[in-house]
Amino acid sequence: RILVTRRWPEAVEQELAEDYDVTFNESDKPLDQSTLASAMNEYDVLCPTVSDRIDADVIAGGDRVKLLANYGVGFDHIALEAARAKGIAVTNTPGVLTDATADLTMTLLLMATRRGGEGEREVRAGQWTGWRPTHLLGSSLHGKVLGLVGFGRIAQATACRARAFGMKIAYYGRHPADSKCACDLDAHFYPDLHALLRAADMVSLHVPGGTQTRHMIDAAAIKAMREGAYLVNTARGEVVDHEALADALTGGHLAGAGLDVYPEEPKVPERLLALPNVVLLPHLGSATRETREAMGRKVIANIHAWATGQNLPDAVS
Ligand code: 8YV
Repeated sequence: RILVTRRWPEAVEQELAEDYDVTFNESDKPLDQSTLASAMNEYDVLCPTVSDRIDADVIAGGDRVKLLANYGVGFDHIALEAARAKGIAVTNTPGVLTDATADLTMTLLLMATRRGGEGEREVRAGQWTGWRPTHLLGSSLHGKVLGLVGFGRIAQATACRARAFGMKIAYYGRHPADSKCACDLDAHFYPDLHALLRAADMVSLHVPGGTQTRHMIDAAAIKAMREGAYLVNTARGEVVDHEALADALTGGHLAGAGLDVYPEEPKVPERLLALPNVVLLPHLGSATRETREAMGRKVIANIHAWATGQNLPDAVS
């Protein structure tokens, strides 16, 4: 018995239902914590998403679930230690959402630097008075340094795209990358986060969420960024201190930002809503039909492996 906590694209729901007794949460809302906790006694497998908090209390809710097959690559919403302690396996969906998320990172970078949101709002409000040489001037990407915080799959796919726009690539990570990206680019490694931030015209975040990266981009980090720089976040909301970000966007230290993720989704920090120079998207990183179907297929592959006693292809613990 499998519980899928949110509706998936129909094609993959059907594929899963062909082989298993599946319950889909039919409502448009996430399940509450007590329903998730009771589900631990009622199902063999739970397929959560980023909108579910599978914390230690939920995991303590029952002993039947043996696999948490997460629909998504990030798993900071799952209490791994608690799962491990009960012998519950956890899997995710790496690889299949890399391109979609890198595409969305470029979307945010382009929207922020070319002031796409401001222009769209102006046109829709009937306030566009016509072409003029100084209207909504933004910043070019060509020749600028893109600073990537983290250099995993999604960061590298973003780097390849940015390279095609004529950007130079720098990154911060715990170690220099073993290999060049798929597109064989040269990227400059900074072992120090603030050194990277000082060197970049535009910064994009690609680290996992969780306590280790919480407020990695705090007031001091933002201060280290160049005057007139841009910040893009398609990783996790809590990596950024949004009060400090709002201060920097209001005071002019940063020229703009593009965000797809927030600390308490679907809430968006109030101060950001009032700022014209921040592009705000509703967690669309992997939101293409192809990608969401591929994510479903990855989840199904992990469930099949588990059900037939094989090694889990995407075990995270
Ligand atoms: C997913 C994401 O859509 O996979 C991730 O970690 O952030 C998203 O792009 C989401 O997590 C679905 O659970």
